[in-house]
Amino acid sequence: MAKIKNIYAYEIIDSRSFPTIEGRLVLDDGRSVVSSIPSGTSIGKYEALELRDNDKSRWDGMGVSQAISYINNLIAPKLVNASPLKQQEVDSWLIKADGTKNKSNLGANVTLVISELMVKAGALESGLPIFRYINRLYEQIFKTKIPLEKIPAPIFNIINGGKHANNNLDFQEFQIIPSSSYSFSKAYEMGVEIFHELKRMLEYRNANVSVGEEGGFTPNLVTNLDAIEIIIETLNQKKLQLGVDIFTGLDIAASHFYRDNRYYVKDKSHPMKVDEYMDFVKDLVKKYSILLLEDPLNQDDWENWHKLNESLSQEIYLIGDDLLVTNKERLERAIREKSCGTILVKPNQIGTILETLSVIDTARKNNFNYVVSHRSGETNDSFIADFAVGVQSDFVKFGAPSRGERVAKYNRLWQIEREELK
Ligand code: 2PG
Ligand code: MG
Repeated sequence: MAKIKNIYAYEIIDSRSFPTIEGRLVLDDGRSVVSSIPSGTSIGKYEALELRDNDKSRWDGMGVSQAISYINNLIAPKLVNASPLKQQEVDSWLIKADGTKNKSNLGANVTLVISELMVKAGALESGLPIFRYINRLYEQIFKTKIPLEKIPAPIFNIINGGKHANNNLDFQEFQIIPSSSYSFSKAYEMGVEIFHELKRMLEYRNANVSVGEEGGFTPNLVTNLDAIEIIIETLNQKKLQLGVDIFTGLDIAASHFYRDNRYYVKDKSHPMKVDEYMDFVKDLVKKYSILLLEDPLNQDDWENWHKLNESLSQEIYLIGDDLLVTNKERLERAIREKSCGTILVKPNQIGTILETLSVIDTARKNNFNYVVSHRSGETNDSFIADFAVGVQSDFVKFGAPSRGERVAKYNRLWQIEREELK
């Protein structure tokens, strides 16, 4: 049985040109695994803390050298000779060593890289693909089996706005979701073909076809509704039936355009109070058969989340991202107060795989849906794809089918479908 010989971390650059942590765990038989950490741009107020140096003399203040010294000098020496199979023990120890609710001592980027290295090393030692090992970990820890049946349906973010682009769109993500009745490979092909058709449509209108942080286009359009309209036209052009072959979704990320009790969107000439704004959102959902609606409201407005949830059809996935931040306590509140029915799951919002699995366990036991998601700042690490398959997420959100760090994840799902999930 192999033991941990060494763990070390260093800085690499992510897809947004900011430093992040990459770590390597070496086993005493010479085999090793590597993992790197994503980072958000539109960060929820209640997410766990990401430790950065804030030292303006290097990497514009975005360095993670302090985080790396915690890994190399404090954490790694304690794990030498430990078994790579001790995920629960190591994650529990990290949570305790940090001792805060939001990882503000060690940093969630520090704890997560160790946690992910443990998973990868545990999978290697067990001779299993990462997704199968995660699936088994869940079963061992939570005493329930998740049958491995499917590749989660992909959510493609094909127009970027909000904080992910420097265009004038207020909403952050305009998404398409091929029907989950299609195989992953077919859904991927549809996503790619729609992406190219949308590019042609934008070119035809002389709109910008550069892409944003998550690989979707970043046109300047007059309103948010114009972005939805052009997507619908693209789907029509491809002869796809909305609501049958394909669905639309939005990550509105409303907290980022909410201030002084008002929502500011280009679609209206005046800032809206919450009641008017909710009517606007409801109309939009109805008019465009929107299936997935993420963060339509401010992250602190529990009362109106509940109201909106009650008034939307139960078919619609109302998703809490900034609202729930992969946090078990916030999820429990949402379950109690019926604030929404789906949680977005991002391991770096909480900081360990154990806590992420525990959030999923709470969701599953309460018939809450969950969607595993990348971050806008990514590396080519495809861990999150294996994670999503291992926990059989309802959907996955990995951005557009473009840019290396996005397709690394989609290509990994494709590989699992082709070769490993038999
Ligand atoms: C989101 C995410 C991922 P970020 O809001 O859902 O798409 O964006 O990583 O910038 O928080
Ligand atoms: Mg979001």
